Amino acid sequence: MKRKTTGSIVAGLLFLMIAFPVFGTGKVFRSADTHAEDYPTVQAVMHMSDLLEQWTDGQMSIKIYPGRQLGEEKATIEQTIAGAIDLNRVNLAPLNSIIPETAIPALPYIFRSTEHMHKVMDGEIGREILDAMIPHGLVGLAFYDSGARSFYNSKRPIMSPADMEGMKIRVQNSDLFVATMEALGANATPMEFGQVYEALKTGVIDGAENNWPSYESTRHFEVATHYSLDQHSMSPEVLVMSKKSWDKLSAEEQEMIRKAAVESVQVMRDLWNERVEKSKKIVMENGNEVIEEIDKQPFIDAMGPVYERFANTPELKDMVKRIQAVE
Ligand code: BDP
Repeated sequence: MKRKTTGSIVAGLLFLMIAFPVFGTGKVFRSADTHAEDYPTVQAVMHMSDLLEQWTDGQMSIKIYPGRQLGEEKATIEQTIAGAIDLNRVNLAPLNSIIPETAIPALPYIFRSTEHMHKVMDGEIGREILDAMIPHGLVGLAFYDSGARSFYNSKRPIMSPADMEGMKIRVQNSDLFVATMEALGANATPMEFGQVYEALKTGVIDGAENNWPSYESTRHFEVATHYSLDQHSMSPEVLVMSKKSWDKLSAEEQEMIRKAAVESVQVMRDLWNERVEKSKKIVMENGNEVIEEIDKQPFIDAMGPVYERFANTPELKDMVKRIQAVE
């Protein structure tokens, strides 16, 4: 009899918490990331959640689902647009086919350096790209660093585009990346991030391309041991919110989310630099062949058709020029 009473009290309380969220913990946003919990992008969003919790006395926070728990990037982007996921940290590449402006900072060799990239993405052009997402159901909140992407493979060291002839290289789900590989003479294989390790191991693909932390965290470096630092793309990471979730918030709440996202950027940059060093060390200790001195000119020279195809309106062409003009 006693047990039954306790049971009904608990059930009653649970009902109240669900029916009247005032008894619950406030707004908890669901956030997706393909990376593991210790990766800088995940840590940055965790920091953002801490800030929101502090500022709202626990009324707003973020529950992060790292390690692809909510799916691969393409699927989670669709779910974010649909409103089933509130926040999503993705690379710009899988957004290229939905939002043409996102292809511009992902263009090969558009940035001269990390400083150049920061100046562009932190400034007016970055703002324009974030705003361009709104009509497509996403509110762009912040860009995060992603270093430079370079080629790695299990066959031979890549020193020039000629070495890539016929190589099967995995790329993200982006026509821009497919076109880039084709311009270099390789066979592009678009594939989800989570399938790459197995594909490298079984020889379905010969190689892929990524930055130091992703090359290391995925353990791709164990199977694709030749890493050539050609640095063809600095395609940044971006944190987006579902427009559907955004529209449910008050102006004050939206402002807080924007502010927390901006504050998380610097934290992410520091974590990123640390992680790059750690990843390099792990890869070097594994005895990988890392080609640092590489003549980038032949790679750059092959990119003409890629720019033609993706900077294909007067506005996008102008954006390319404006980026190049940033000192
Ligand atoms: C990593 C990005 C991640 C992408 C991944 C990829 O952080 O968002 O999913 O590359 O290549 O650098 O798919």
